[in-house]
Amino acid sequence: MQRVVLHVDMDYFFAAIEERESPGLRGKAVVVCMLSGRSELSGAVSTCNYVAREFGIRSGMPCSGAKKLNPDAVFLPVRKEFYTTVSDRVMEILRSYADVKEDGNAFEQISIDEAFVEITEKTGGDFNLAFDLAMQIQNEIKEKEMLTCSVGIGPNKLIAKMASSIKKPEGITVVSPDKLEDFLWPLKVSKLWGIGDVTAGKLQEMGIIKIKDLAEHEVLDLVSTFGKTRGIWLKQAAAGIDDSPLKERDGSEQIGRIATLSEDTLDLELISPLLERLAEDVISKLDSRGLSFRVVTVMVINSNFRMYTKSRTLNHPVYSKEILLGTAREIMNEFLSESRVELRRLGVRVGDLQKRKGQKSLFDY
Ligand code: TTP
Ligand code: MG
Ligand code: MG
Repeated sequence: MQRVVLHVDMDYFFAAIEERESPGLRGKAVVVCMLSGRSELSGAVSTCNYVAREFGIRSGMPCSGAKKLNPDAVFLPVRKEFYTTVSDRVMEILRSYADVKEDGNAFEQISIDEAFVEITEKTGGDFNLAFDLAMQIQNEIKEKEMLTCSVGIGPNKLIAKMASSIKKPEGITVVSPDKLEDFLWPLKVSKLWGIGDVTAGKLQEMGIIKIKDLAEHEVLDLVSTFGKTRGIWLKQAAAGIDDSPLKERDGSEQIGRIATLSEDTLDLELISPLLERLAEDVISKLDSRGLSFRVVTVMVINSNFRMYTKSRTLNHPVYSKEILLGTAREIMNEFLSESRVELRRLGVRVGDLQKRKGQKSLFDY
């Protein structure tokens, strides 16, 4: 099936949160600063809103320089912890749109304000459906968090990431597989995600300026300059090829099972037997590999095809079915007390996996 990947990036994230918190800031130039504390405005600009950008203010420039560009701008100190709590809620919304996979890797957060969401299965590879989902995502984030975002849609992470910055703020940019060359080839090589100044400089020395030049360059020549892995990567990336999967941020492996209920329901009596079966399957997968777990995640997909997950971290790694099932039941009860929409599919997943020591789980004593 044709892969479909979204990349979502929040618009002027830190400054947008500040605007939301103080409606009086609307329409003004807002600059969020990482202040060094030595003297007033002695740090660098973290980000600024689009009003401030019209004055030429940019991330990374000295705050004093920004003040010169616009003396009337409002300067605020970064509140990273607060932004992180907002980010966590946004990421939960995004995660709920991702394809459901047993090992939980259809979602990847790559910074405080951006993430990849794989929707290949959800859309059946249809880019028009992907566009509709992107609009739904924008609407939901706006409604729940009063923030805007921009979305790139592509056949892989590389293209989705590059597409999301094309139209900002509140843009959606679709690059379907038949448009890869039109999209990539006119761009300078420095625009290719993963190429930094050093590589761009070397490529320029070789006469490679545009991504098209790179795509048409002899791969052996790239390999002799950049080494095998990097050389081949450059050649493929220039053609828009990227097979890298999405990885959950903690990078740790997970093991899970998902199944569909015989009917959509909120009735624990109907849900329990399936939950038990999934827990058994997960335990037998762990047994066959001699692993214990510390994190238990339950995911539910409701009759609107939305996915929600909740996790618990245990005090110690264990491999007991009773603990897995008990924890999964607790989480399920929480879902049932919150949800008004009937459930359609369930999943049980374990993470923070470790090789078992030569003893039984703590609870077997
Ligand atoms: P970005 O997504 O790069 O920028 P942005 O969200 O502010 O604006 P845009 O609409 O162009 O996406 O970065 C996300 C946040 O990370 C940003 O709000 C502040 C922080 N940040 C820094 O602290 N320093 C930096 O140099 C950059 C680029 C970002
Ligand atoms: Mg952003
Ligand atoms: Mg970003």
